[in-house]
Parts: sequence; C-alpha cells; structure tokens
Amino acid sequence: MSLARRPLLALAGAALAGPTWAQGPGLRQLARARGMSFGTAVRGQVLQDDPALAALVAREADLLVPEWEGKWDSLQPERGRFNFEPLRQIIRFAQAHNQRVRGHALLWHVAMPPWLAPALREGASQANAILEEHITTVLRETRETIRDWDVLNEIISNPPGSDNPDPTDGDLRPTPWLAALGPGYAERALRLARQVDPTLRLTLNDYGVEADTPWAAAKRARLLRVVRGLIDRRCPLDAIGIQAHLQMREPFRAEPFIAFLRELRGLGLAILITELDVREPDQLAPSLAERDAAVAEYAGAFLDAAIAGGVRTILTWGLTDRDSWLVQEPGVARRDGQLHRGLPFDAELRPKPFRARLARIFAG
Ligand code: 9MR
Repeated sequence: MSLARRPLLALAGAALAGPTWAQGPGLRQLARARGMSFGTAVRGQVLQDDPALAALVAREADLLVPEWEGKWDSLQPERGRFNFEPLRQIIRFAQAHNQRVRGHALLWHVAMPPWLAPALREGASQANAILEEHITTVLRETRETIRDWDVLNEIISNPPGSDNPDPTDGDLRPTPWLAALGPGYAERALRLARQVDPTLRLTLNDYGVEADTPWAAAKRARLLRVVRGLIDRRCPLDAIGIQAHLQMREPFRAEPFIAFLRELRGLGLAILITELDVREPDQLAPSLAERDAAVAEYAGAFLDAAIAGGVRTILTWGLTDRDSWLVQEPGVARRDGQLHRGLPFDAELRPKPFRARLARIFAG
C-alpha cells in the first residue's frame, strides 16, 4: 500500500462501527432477489490491508473481478513463469464469502509485462505460441473457479473525436497483438479459450460505447461490425462487457444505447456492465450533496437504459471513492484538487445517493 493511502485506514474502524452502511440488505441480496447480479472490481492487496473495505465488499457484492490480478503482468511477470498466488487470494476471498469471480483479461494491450511486447515482435509463430501458452495455462488454472473471462479487452479502435483517438479508421485497435498476429488474433483467442474450457463464458469487453456523441456512435458501429464478423465466421463468443466508465460532460440518451444493446442481443449475446463508475464534469456543483445527487442521477439514467436493453449483471469498478482509479490515476484524477465521487460509497465508506439508486433499481 502506498504511504499516501495509509492515513485513510484510521477511518476504517469508525466506518465499520458506524450505523450507516450496515443497515438493511446488501446490494448483492437486493440484486439476487430481482434475478440480477451486482459485483465490483477488487484488489487483493486492498482486501488484505483494509478490513473495513473488505467487509463492505463481502456485504455488497456477489461477483468480484480482479482489478489487476488476472492481467498478464500479474499472471506471467516473466516469460514462461506463471504466478497465480495473487489471483488465488481473491478467489479464496470470494469462496469464503460465497461470491463468484469473473476473469479480466486474457488479451489486452495494457498491463503487459516488460518482456511481452519485444517477444511479440519475434514473429507471428512465436507470438501465437505465447498467446496459446498463456490462455491454456491460465484457463486450466481457473477452470473450476472462474466461469466468465474477458477474453478480449479493448480491441475496438477509438474513432476521431474520442479522448484517445487511434491513427486508423480500421475497426481493430492498433496494438502489439494486431501488429504481431494480424486481424485474426481475436478469433484465434476466442477459439483457443473455447477449446481449453468449453463451457466458459467468453466475453469481449470494451469502453466508449455509451455516450450520445458522434464518436461513441462510431465506436458502437465498429464494435457491431467486429462482432458480426466473428459470428459470421462461427467464432465462439457469448457476451459483451460494456465497461461504462461514464463521463458526465458527455450527453447520454437512452434510445441509441438501448438500440445498440438490442442489436447485440439479437446476435445471441449476453450483455454485462463490467466497470461502471462516473467521472464528474469540470464544473462542479457547489455542495457535496448536489454533486452526489448528480452522479446518482447520471448513473441511474444509464442503468435504467441498460436494464431496459436486457442487462442483468452490473459491476462497478471499485465500491468506494477510497480505492478508485478515478482518484488514483494521474490523467484521470481531477486537476482542481477535488476528488471524483464516482462510486456508490465515499472515501469513508458511507453510502451515497448512487448506492441508494442502485438499491432502488434492484428493488424494481
Ligand atoms: O483500475 C485499474 C488500474 O488500477 C490499473 O493500474 C490499470 C492498468 O492495469 O487498469 C485499471 O483498470 C482498467 C481495466 O483493467 C480495463 N478498463 C479500464 C480500467 C481503468 O483504466
């Protein structure tokens, strides 16, 4: 744990003893009662170091996704040396609390260990062998404990106008994987995963498809083209993960988003919200109460649309403002010294209107 986060631990005991969050059913229970599922990303280190947060995760979530422990740099820090202990720690936590775990991510161009990009440049047959060894070894390890993996993460290119546009008008994002293996790599990874673990749910997970903007519409079209191409080639694919790192400065409108979800469902795919959180706009409302109400409203409108479009599984990317990448990642954290309040609980683990909105949604 970083020194910067240490002082917050002093608050943990107080929050644990406090009257607010321990009342009423947890979100996991409310979701279950509605035939839905609620979960969150977790980091093993945080579960270990922060008992109050761990208790909150146990109470609120019935589905966990490792925020880091299922990525290449955790699982295969050196070429050919696999390290499953951090992932196993999260799986043990989940088992102890009767929670399920989903996997993230078998193929991504970020969180690559330093050896990987140079190794992929050794040529297509080496790159193929590396991908095959990783997917095979990891899925053999998790066959009994993880039944849903993000096989492909963020493979769709970002159109002009988005935060991080790609220098291409191709549908696939230019990454070391695309460079090494060509456009067939997505199909290759999915087929391999199906072969190693035939009943695993294979998920393609991506972001930037939520807003009512021209570039998000373009990204929805790119994703649909890629997915249709895979299905036309009878490539196995079961679900689409919509990350939903929402940004309040972007307009959201239910109709185009629901239409997109219906197209995906029409292709026989399940849809999950996998990484929900909300970035507040540059111009903040004057009080915390107003800010929190606005975040809840934005997230709520999005979730209502998602559910109308057939979503039954919702995960937030962390539960609290204490442990969120929104406050920790430079470039995403606010520049005005304020902390984003984009998750259901605040940094002292108190529930915010976002949590109440989730509870209302699950209560129907
Ligand atoms: O929240 C994660 C952060 O702690 C990591 O440093 C980063 C790189 O591994 O990944 C973040 O999670 C990302 C997720 O894996 C994929 N979608 C976007 C998430 C936020 O960047």
